[in-house]
Parts: sequence; structure tokens; C-alpha cells
Amino acid sequence: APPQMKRIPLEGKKIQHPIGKKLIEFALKKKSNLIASADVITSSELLKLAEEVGDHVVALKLHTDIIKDFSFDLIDKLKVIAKEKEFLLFEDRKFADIGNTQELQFKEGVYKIADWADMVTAHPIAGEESLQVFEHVGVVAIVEMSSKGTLTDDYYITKALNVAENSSNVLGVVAQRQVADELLLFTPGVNLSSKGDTKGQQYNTPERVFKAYHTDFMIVGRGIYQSVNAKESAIEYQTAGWNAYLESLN
Ligand code: S5P
Repeated sequence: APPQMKRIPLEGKKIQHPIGKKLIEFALKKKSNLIASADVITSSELLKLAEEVGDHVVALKLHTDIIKDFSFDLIDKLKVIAKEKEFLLFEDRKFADIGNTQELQFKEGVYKIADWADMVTAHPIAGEESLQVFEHVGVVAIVEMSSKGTLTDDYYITKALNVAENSSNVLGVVAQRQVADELLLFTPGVNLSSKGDTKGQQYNTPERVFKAYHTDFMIVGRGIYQSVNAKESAIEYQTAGWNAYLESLN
């Protein structure tokens, strides 16, 4: 169905995927559409951040391959915090290869993502069948990037959305625009005080992504983990995001 002018509230979204349903359940219960991106490089920083922001997020987005001292002890501890504070573990691996290689990257190697992640990101660039290897997780397809000069133009986005809509593993997409109601929309590139960085990142406000793009979940990295008080910043983003979401329903 084509995107509508009026947005559908989270509880009205027809999401089939169990992980998508879980995200919506957490969002409504916690009054949060916030996903914190924990782009820190040590286990201790990551665990501290998870403790501080856990009550205020529906998922913690990870780049496990940037963690210097990665171990499954870290994963075990994160799982405990995630269970207690009710959020999902979202590995932002951005898979972008043929199905067979992605399956190896997903299940094997150092990180064994398949053993612990609730959600993963993947580029749909290799086509629908390549995404079938991601079993038992929710796939978020990257259909449009936030950075200046990205190659994800309108033609690519249309084709990528098509792949996403036809893949049962895909619960939603990362994009900077409104998408069909059957998909959950995740939008990174959100910051309350900055317009961008010197490496191509571009930021919008929570207000803009909820009202103009009808996003379902905003992803905030440096706005939270680089702030003086991560917990206070998480609350600030949670409140700004949830209020903008509620206002966007009218
Ligand atoms: O288009 C994108 C897609 C993603 S998943 N743009 C992004 O910035 N991201 C990720 O969101 C990026 O990898 C990083 O982990 C986070 C944004 O971090 P921030 O510090 O710029 O808020």
C-alpha cells in the first residue's frame, strides 16, 4: 500500500515478525521510540552505557567489531541487562554480500552474531534470496543512508524497498523518508544539537524524523554516548522523540 498522509500509531501497525511485535510492545510499555547506538570501543564502556540508557531504549544498537576486548562474557552480561531492562540487542553489521558469505559472517567467526542478536542490519543489494540466511532474527534492511552524497538514490530505494517488502525476515528498513506502513521505519542521523560531522554524517532533529518521515524508531549515537551524562541525555531524547511521535499522530 502507498504511504498515507496520516500516520498509523505503533499499536495499529500490522507487523508479522515476532521481533517487530516485541519492539512495539517495548515502545508502548516504556513510552520510548529510542534506539541508542553504542559505538564505544571497550566492554566496560559498553556495559556502563547499557546500564545507564537501558530503561529508556527499546534496543541497543551495537557494532561489536569495533570493541577491542570483545568476548562472550560481554555478550552474556549484555543479555542480562537487556532482559532486566527490556530492550533488544541490535547488531549493526550491515551485511552486504551473497547469501552464502553472509551466512558464514552471521553464524561463524569471532562474533557468532546468530547466537545472540535479536536484530541485524543488512543491505538488500544482493537481492531477496541473500536475506533468507538470517533466520531467527529481525532484519532491518538499509534502503537509504543518512550521509552526504550517499549512492542510495530514488531508483535504488524503490528497488531496495521492494526486496524488503518481499522478504519475510525483514521487519523494517533504515531510511530518511516515509515508507509503506507494512514496514517499521528506523532513522539514524538524529541529534538535538548538531547538524552533522566532518565525515559526511547529516543530522535531523527528533521532531523532523517523527513528523516529516513518520519514523517509528530513531537511532541516536554520539548525542547520547558522547554526552556528559548518558542517562540524562537518553531521557532527553526519549522524551523529545515520544512527544514528537504523539504530536505526529494528530
Ligand atoms: O544511514 C545510516 C545507517 C546507519 S545504521 N546512517 C547511520 O549513521 N547509521 C548508524 O547510526 C551509524 O553506523 C552509527 O552507528 C549510528 C549513528 O551514529 P551518530 O553518532 O552519528 O548518531
